[in-house]
Amino acid sequence: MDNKMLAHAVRILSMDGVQKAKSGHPGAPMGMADIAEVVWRRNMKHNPSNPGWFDRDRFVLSNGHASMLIYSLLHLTGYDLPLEELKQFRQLHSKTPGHPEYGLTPGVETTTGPLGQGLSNAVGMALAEKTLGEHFNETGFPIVDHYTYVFAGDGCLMEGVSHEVCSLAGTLGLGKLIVMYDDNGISIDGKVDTWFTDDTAKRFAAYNWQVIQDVDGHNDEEVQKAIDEAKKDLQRPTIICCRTHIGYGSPNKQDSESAHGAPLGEDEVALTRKELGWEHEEPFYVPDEIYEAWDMRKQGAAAEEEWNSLFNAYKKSFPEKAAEFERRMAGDLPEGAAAALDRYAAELQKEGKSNATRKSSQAVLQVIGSKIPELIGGSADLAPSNLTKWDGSKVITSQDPKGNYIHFGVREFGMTAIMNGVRLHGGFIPYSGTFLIFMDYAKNAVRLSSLMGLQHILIYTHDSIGLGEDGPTHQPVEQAASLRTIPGMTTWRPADPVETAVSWKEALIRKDGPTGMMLSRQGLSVLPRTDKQLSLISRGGYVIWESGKEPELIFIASGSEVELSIEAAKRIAEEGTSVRVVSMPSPDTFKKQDGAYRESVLPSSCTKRIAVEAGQGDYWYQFAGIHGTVVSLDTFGESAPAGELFKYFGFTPENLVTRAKQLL
Ligand SMILES: Cc1ncc(C[n+]2csc(CCOP(=O)(O)OP(=O)(O)O)c2C)c(N)n1
Ligand SMILES: [Mg+2]
Repeated sequence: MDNKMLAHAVRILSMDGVQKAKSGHPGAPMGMADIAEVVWRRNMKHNPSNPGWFDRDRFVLSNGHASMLIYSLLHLTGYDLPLEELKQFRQLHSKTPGHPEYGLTPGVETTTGPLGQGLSNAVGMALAEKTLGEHFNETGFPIVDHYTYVFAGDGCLMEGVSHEVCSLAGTLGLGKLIVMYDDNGISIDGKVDTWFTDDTAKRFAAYNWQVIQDVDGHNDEEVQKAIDEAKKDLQRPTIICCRTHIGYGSPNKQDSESAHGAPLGEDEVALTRKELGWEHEEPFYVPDEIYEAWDMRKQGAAAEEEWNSLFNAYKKSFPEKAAEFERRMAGDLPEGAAAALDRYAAELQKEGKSNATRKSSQAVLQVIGSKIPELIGGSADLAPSNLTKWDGSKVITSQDPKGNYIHFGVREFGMTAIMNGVRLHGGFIPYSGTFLIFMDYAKNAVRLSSLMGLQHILIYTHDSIGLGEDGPTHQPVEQAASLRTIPGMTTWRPADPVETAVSWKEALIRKDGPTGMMLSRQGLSVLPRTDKQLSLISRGGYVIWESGKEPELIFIASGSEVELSIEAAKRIAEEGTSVRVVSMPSPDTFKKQDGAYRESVLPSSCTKRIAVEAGQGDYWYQFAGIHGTVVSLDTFGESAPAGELFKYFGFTPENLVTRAKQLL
């Protein structure tokens, strides 16, 4: 079978899919089809019948707009993606959404579309492969041993995050990462030669990558030769710069931005069939012999079978390690780890020692780090501030990848997207740290973490004006609210060391999504609690103090403002008002509780409610209600010592008393 015809099948399916949907991007799939044929048929180790087979090569379509390319490939190689699905491209509830979505389509390893992030996820996957291999491989038993392939276009390489992650990938020597660069000279606005003129080869060479240049992306032999070269160098990641023609085969749209993001049109589709020498006029029709040549199910099953016997032998020789490997791949926490945190929270309660919650977070790591070897952490050059390192942290370097900690350097976005990739790979629970204010730098990766439902513990310290002197550029105002508006995101803003321990526990047991932890720079006292109250922290909101069972006034607060609220409540109660204080470290968790519980904490009979948080306040009206009020910070902060700032912005018991009394 002529390999060119195999690639043409991808072109045909891709342009037909886009044409039928009247929407989508035919250009890149048609331009990368030859490269895809070489990668997917001749190089990739994958089993279409078991997309989750652990030691498969990972494939990331970073130029996610080329989604019809991966759908065509999945279909042709034998994944459970029937032709009917390709005909439903971009339609509601199909398995072929506009951009590839993780969890929806078998064989899609990550959600892509936001340019640059697929590449970043892939760096995380390659990093995870390398480090996990160090944790588990034994001589003669390379149970973790696969490549990570990426397709990326001009857009991915223009995005700033590509610099962050490719720079780090070079430094870490991620030798099994192979990027196929679709150098077609076109992006949406046209020929890129007036906005993207970097010398990409020199750029990547400077990052310590192996660069293979001037590959004709339509010459399968050249592409194969380049991949062979890539695989020879396991010390450096490889970028293969492939010159391609966007919309290859389309007589009137090839090499033009008009092929990028719109159907070719019925007439042009017909002309393209002729140009490619494709004899079948019926849309989506692929002859049997082409299907046969593409079908990877047999090879895939054999490859997996081979790995299974390797793993069985490993199991016999290293039964404990094998069991541990299986546990980690399944994503189960070690037995007793969660219970250890419950005990620790109770101890902290008893001890009553005040601490900044960022320090309490580090103390938690100290307690559970050695029990949960799959924890892999890092910070964007703020380790001493975020306190993401603990005694057992071992830094991963290119020479010594057998660690559990990454110095990400000043690369918040890259860090977050890389850690998403680490999680997608499997075998690790990632946590990553920066100042809450710089969450914004990483925001879209945070969003994708939630969109994909990835466990990822986001440590955000310096959570308010409480950070003090660094001033308004560093003081988060709208960041907490912004995090909370991401669908599926869980946030915790603990009021003291005890709530911090509980937040960590909840983040560790939450397998299906990210958790944002907002932690204080300043010290916070341990709040008095009964055992019952201690057990209610995990519900996200609970009564922390009250002067009577039937409140006339309720304070609702999070983090450092809980203690202030209790102080204010006590003063008001002294005058005979029945007052309650609700600590609400995790409003989204509280909202998931049953109605009876929520009513018991915030009885609807009490409409005099005052929510307190040193941040943008709109989010809190849902709890304060229209008859309530919110004491918040809705302007930028100021540079001054923290204590003064709290006073200046009205976060004092006195002001809270005044504001509360206005309700009574
Ligand atoms: C972060 C981000 N910004 C903007 C877009 C919108 N967008 C989609 S494709 C594209 C151009 C990409 O150019 P290139 O990677 O060269 O793709 P090609 O036209 O070659 O297929 C843009 C701007 C996006 N998907 N992600
Ligand atoms: Mg391009």
